[in-house]
Amino acid sequence: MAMKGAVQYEKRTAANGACVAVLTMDSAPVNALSAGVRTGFETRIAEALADAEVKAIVITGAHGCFCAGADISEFASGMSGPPLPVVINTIEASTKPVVAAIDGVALGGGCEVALGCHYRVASTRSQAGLPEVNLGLLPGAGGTQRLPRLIGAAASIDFMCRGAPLKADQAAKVGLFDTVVAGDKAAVLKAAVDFAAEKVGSDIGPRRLSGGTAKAAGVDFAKKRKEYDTLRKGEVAPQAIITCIEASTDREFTEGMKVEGKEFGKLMFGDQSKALQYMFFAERQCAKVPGLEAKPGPLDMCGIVGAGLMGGGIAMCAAEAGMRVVLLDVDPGNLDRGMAVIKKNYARSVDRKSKTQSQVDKIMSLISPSTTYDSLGQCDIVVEAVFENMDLKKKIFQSFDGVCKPGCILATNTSRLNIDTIASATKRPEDVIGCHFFSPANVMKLLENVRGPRSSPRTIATAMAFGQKLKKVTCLVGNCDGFIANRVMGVSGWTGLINGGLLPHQIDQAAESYGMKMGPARMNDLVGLDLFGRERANTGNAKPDTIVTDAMFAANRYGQKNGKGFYKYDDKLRLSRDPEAEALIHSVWKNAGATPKTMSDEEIIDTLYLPVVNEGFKCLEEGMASRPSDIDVCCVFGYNWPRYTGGPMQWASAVGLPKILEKLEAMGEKPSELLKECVKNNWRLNSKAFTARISSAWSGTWSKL
Ligand code: T1G
Repeated sequence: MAMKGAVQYEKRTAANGACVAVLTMDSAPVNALSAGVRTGFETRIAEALADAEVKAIVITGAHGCFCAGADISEFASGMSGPPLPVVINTIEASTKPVVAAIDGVALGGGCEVALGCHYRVASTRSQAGLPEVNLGLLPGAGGTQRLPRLIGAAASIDFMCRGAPLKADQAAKVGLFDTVVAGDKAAVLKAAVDFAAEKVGSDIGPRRLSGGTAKAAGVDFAKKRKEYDTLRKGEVAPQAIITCIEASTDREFTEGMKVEGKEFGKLMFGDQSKALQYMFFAERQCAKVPGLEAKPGPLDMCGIVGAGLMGGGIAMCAAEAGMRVVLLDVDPGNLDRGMAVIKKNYARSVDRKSKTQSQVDKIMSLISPSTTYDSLGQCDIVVEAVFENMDLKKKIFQSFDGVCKPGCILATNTSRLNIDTIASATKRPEDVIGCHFFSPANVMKLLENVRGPRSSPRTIATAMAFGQKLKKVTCLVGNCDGFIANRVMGVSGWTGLINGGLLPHQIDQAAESYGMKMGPARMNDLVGLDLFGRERANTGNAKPDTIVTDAMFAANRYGQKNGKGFYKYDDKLRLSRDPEAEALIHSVWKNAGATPKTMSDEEIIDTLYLPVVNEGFKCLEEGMASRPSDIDVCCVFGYNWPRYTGGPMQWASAVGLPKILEKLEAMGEKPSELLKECVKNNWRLNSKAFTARISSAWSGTWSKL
């Protein structure tokens, strides 16, 4: 079978007349270092070295980037062809100067290829990064040994453990790029060819980064380990990276490479890396709706109704995506407040230097406040973002009917109301869809597009394109109560634990040891115990699973907002256990006949999260999600489910479905029929039979796309 990718070869004449071989990585769409590219390098380097006319070599990439690193899709299917570390050693050992011409991204193995070159010439728009840590890996082709020899150990630790790319000017500042060139790809390539030609005859020995050892320059490795144990809590890759970088400072290159190879191998075959590779593809796959062929409509102008927290956040996202935005609120006071919040958010961005004032001015120029519906007349999509009241929403959608142009997408940001009921308020139900953003909309990445049974294929395609345009991780989900993220996370076993004898800190400690950024008690304190407590007190519909939270509300313990909830908070919102809260909880248990208990972390995690897995299977069974990975994406991006577990469904796969079923039954939970079917037929979640089973459920609940 023909190998994917290649390295193109041509010869150019530099300004000083020297002949330079140009090797171009060519593997659409991002020049991932597939077997064909790695084999191509071996052949083309040998060709260039054997050609007496060639005096120097330039390496570059096609398809608008340098290289996005190793081909992640090869990891699972097995690697053929020469290993990347060997290829890079061959590049570095070249007796003719080798210069990287970088335009676009040079990431992971791509950055390591550039480090194997003797010099690096980059365009002003290029970026260099070693993001392997985000895949639960480390730079496994010499990056942990060469980079510290170039920029020092301390800078290397932060660069690799944060996994964020450097822009061209930053990369030049630390010495990763030798020179940065303005202009297009052709200009960068010409500059690199001339640069290489000027190096002919120079001593390239010192330019080979595999020489000597890295400058440790007073790095406290133990302190760095602690720093990243907090910053990337529970992740194993950062610790392995620090081990490799430490090795680069106290042993020569080949010995350091042995450490890198050993640590890389441990990570590659560990659960975290498998889960993170799975999530890398899952967050891209969710944007693809199986069977959807309709083309999206235009998306130049967006109207948002409701200038509250959600409406303002959505307006920011749309304007940052370059759309003209009408932010409508019939109440001028709400509108002024909403615009003031947006301005304050951007002022903070300028203070933090995450945006320049001119960027903010451009964004703000796209947002037009309005108090009248006729301002929506030219919008391509309108998003209703008022509070959760069905009658009000239906009235707004009736107004849309009167003013919005034909083909305008009529979206609601409701977090749980029935999309089809809202659609029934219009004469154009085919144009109606849910666009459920997560709060705050200008921060949270998840967008659940909720399809009503009558939403047309064009409406779906346009809503999916809208999510992409706003750089959201966008999933198409079913019109069920809570949609996906809120539905599955809403059945976590939190209430059983807090009402059944476990104190807040016991539950949170276990959840945070599993990798949740914030345990459920802290999360409730953040969201506010009064949010639903007040409603239940007013309507008198307290339920057995809300007795503790309702007692908190009754005792004026609302959480962070008034300094006391499950915990107490100082003026910097630092929390501590609160004996008063715990006494109150004990008294509620006593009245309810519950007694204090202790459980192992594993038991608490199972009680919290196995019901989430079970609900995920029910969503698939009912055709409310098209694939298990969409459920994982919704939990990771909507609820900060720890990414390195891959999400609830991937976690269940790793544990093993028979074990999950057994635990659910032991807990007294009613397992979903689909889960039982999987265990009976020994289906894995990526098996063809399982995929066929759930896609018939998914397509069965929709009118044809
Ligand atoms: N391998 C395989 N496919 C890749 C890929 C990769 N490295 N990077 C991107 N793709 C696919 C992606 O799945 C999608 O496919 C298409 O390209 C466009 O991507 C030895 C071990 C480069 C910034 O972690 O950060 O090197 O959905 O939608 O928004 O030390 O892709 O079209 O079928 O993201 O313009 C380290 C990962 C690898 C970089 C472009 N490298 N990629 O973003 O497009 S491990 C990375 C990205 C490694 C070495 C180690 C981004 C991007 P499809 P996209 P984009």
